[in-house]
Amino acid sequence: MEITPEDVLVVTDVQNDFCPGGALAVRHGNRVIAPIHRAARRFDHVVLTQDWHPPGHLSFATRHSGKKPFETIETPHGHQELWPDHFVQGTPGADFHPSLHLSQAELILRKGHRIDIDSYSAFFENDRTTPTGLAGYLRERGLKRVFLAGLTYDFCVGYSALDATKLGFPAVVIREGCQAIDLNGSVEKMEEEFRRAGVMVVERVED
Ligand code: VGL
Ligand code: ZN
Repeated sequence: MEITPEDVLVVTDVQNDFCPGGALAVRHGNRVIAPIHRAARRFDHVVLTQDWHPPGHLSFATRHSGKKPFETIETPHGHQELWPDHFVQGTPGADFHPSLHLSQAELILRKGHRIDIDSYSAFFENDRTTPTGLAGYLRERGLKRVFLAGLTYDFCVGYSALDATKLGFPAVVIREGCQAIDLNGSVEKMEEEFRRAGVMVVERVED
């Protein structure tokens, strides 16, 4: 696949809490790093996202009495999965994984920083309407197509890819650079959404 100077690689949430030993460890979470480094060599532009929650965030099960992680609640803006406390602002768990070396990244986009709303997508908070600013940034920079990798395939990478296409940025997910949480069929559901929206999934971007 041809990569051009108008393409951007968005590397999503490769942070300690998603990796082995972390608060919300994803199976093989750290295995995304080598494929991401391989892919990143091809891109002129790299953006990182960082899930970045205040203590007591809405998405933390500990905030809701009687609720456990991986259950769902209803909120004014729809369903919300509950998670163990994770990516708390300023804690080591919220740092990028120490093996991730993407010092060329041009932007670190933090999301989920408002206490009463989550943000799976790098483009919109979970009300699906409040922008994070990433679309404006990409447009002003003349970046037209979005490649995505990181954590997690079935949540933040997936929602970001869907929103990218909605906003008019063709989206390509690099599958070998992602790992999934896989909660209640979330992988199959996300892949169905990809098909509907026209999100492309490639195993890798070849050299
Ligand atoms: C994510 C669950 C909670 C993600 C972030 O980055 O996919 N998932 N917070
Ligand atoms: Zn989160």
